[in-house]
Amino acid sequence: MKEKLESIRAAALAALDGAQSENAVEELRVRYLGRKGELTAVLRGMRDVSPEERPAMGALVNRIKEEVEAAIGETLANARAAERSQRVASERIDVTIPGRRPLLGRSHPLTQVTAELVDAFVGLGFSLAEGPEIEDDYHNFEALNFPPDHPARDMQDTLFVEGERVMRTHTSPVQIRVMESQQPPLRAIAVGATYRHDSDATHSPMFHQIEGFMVDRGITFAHLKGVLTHAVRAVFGERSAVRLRPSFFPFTEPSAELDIGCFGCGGSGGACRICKGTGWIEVLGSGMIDPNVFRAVGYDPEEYSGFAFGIGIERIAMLKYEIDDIRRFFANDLRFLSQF
Ligand code: 2NM
Repeated sequence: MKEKLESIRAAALAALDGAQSENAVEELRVRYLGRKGELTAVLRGMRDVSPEERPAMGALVNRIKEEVEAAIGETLANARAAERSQRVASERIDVTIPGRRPLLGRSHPLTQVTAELVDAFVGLGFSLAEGPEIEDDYHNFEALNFPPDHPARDMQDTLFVEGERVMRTHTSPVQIRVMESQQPPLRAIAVGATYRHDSDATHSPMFHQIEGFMVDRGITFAHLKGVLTHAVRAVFGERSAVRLRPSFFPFTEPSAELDIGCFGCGGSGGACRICKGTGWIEVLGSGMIDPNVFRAVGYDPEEYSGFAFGIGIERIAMLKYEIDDIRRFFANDLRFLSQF
């Protein structure tokens, strides 16, 4: 029996020595110390041992059992530590690898130009007005002194929607609505989408305008020139030359287009592709509000005067950034947009 115990002991310790995993150690524990285990069987065989030998044999079995238990405990701890360090190694994260750069958004070039213009007018005390994009003929044309046969009222130029309504062809109807509901002194701008039946490299069926006006007693062309010079210099630079050139609009009299000295050639013209050799670039339309417009909104044209202006935002952005096709603004191509 003693030899049997010694050989079980040697086999158990040798097996434990080679056990790598927690599972392997558990299998050995069952094999030697379990209910049907080898040492347990020997312990059960104690009843066949003679009473004289029993105490010494019992002590030996217990000692071996404790020794195997201790070896199991130690092997188990080693296996767990080995498994943990293997897992830690395989799950290791290299925190020194540079991260992926997040794509940074930018404001759209039209948003940038709009903000520059809006800030310039707000800085002069203008407030922001809004109105509907679907308008009636009265606010879009009639109150603005368009004659009934004006070409802008034609299907060729205006987008009509059902119910005798139109997509506003400019933001001027917002000015009419402001004047209908408020009395002078007034100074306001309207920013927003406008619509015309027109589409090519420089015309989009949907485009944006900033229009504005100022009405009070004693407003003159000098106010017009001072305000608009301030606004265009905010976009094109404080040193821009400015000139006003006679023009025509149904809603203003007299009317003027505002040009800036060409920033491409410095105004010298020549073979400049930006100003086509003229030295000047047209940037907006303006004028003194026509007495017929004042009559339409119930103002006395003998008492009040005012100026108004309209600026095409796409046109300004195309000039400023030398963009050759208006459709680029609306294509959402990141290669284009990320340049601004
Ligand atoms: C322009 C040019 C000149 C304009 C006039 C008005 C209103 F409603 F006050 F009469 N709003 N906008 C105006 C004047 C617009 O765009 C080129």
